[in-house]
Amino acid sequence: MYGNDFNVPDEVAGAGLGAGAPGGPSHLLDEVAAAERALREAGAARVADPGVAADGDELLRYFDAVIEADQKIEPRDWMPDAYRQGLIRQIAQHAHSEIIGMQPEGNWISRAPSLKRKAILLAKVQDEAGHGLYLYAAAETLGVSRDALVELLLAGRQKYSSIFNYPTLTWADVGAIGWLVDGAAIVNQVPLCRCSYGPYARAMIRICKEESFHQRQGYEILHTLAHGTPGQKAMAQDAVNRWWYPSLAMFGPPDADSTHSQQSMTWKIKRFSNDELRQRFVDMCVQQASVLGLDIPDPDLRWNEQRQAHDYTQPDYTELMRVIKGDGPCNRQRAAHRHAAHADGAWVREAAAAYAAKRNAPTTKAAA
Ligand code: FAQ
Repeated sequence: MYGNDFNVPDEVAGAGLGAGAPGGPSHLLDEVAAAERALREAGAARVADPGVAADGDELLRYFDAVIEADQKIEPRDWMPDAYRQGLIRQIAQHAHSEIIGMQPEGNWISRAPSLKRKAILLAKVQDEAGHGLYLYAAAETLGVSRDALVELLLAGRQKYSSIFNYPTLTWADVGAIGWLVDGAAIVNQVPLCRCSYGPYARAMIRICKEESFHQRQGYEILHTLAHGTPGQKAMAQDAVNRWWYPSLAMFGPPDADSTHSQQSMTWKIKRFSNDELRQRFVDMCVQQASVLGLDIPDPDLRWNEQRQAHDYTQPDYTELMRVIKGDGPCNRQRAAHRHAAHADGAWVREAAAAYAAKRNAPTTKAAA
């Protein structure tokens, strides 16, 4: 997990955050590598195609067989309309989250405490833009245009993750976002590398590898602050206090209230339920927080020997629903900023379209 740019403190290695430790980021990267291998194998062994003359029942049987065999549905394959629409919904929300997610951290690019910190943050925020592009491209393979999805975001008709409606008040928030928000994103997204839809699974493999760097940069910022002056440590703790519950809420409503989980799991889009992933995240963070020397702001957090997992306080799901519906601390600001950025970028889109048209125009040979 840790490269040569960050000396691994002894207690970090000892606390299970070294290579391949259970629950640690390297362990998650091992899962990404396994998903990548499985993806290649699935591509090499296809369930026999029913052929072009197949009727509806045969096509559905073929689709179910591909899912059952853990192979991938590709854009050329027949798929039920609800599968297509469900994927468009989730991938679009995911893409929009990456794009809106640039704002809270972008807020600190010009105020990063050193040139090195600024360069790292800039690279991270650029990565998020790239993730948005991979995901819009994956959604386009389902027959929807990126322009149409962007319009739906701008019109407030498609969602993005609740987490990005919270403000970044101090530099430590950049660390807390990296550690907790990117950490939650990885825990949620590593299983998506095994998603049944090929283009989404392939995009997720690349994204997860990059998210691992993001989590590490946040962890390193918090580690530095937590081992700095008492004021810096207090700033780090305050950031963790504010980001903990919104990060838990990122995993979505509890299973009993989740509209899509059951169908998504049957179709192997999702591999684990919202609550299963939330639990995995909590268990991963406890050990990491102790190494940071920071407290998780939950007095009821404790190891449950019987469940072999931590008991913890659930986030406020009423607040989650309020934020999703547009009434979070920064929803209006985020939407206004995206509208302005889209309008400011109009000339770039026009120039790119004009250039593409020029390149594609038939060439006329100059008269001799
Ligand atoms: N925020 O039935 P479920 C990142 C909605 S990327 C907003 O459980 P599902 C990287 C849900 O859409 C973060 N809405 O839904 C980064 C549904 O509404 P609908 C984004 C939420 O799909 C880091 C309704 O509630 N990651 O962080 C939320 O089965 C740092 C009912 O929910 C992804 O998008 C929420 N938190 O499970 C970037 C991952 N939770 O559509 C920059 C892919 C639920 O019926 C800086 N997505 N809703 O109107 C998923 O894994 C799933 O879609 C879930 C939700 C788990 C988010």
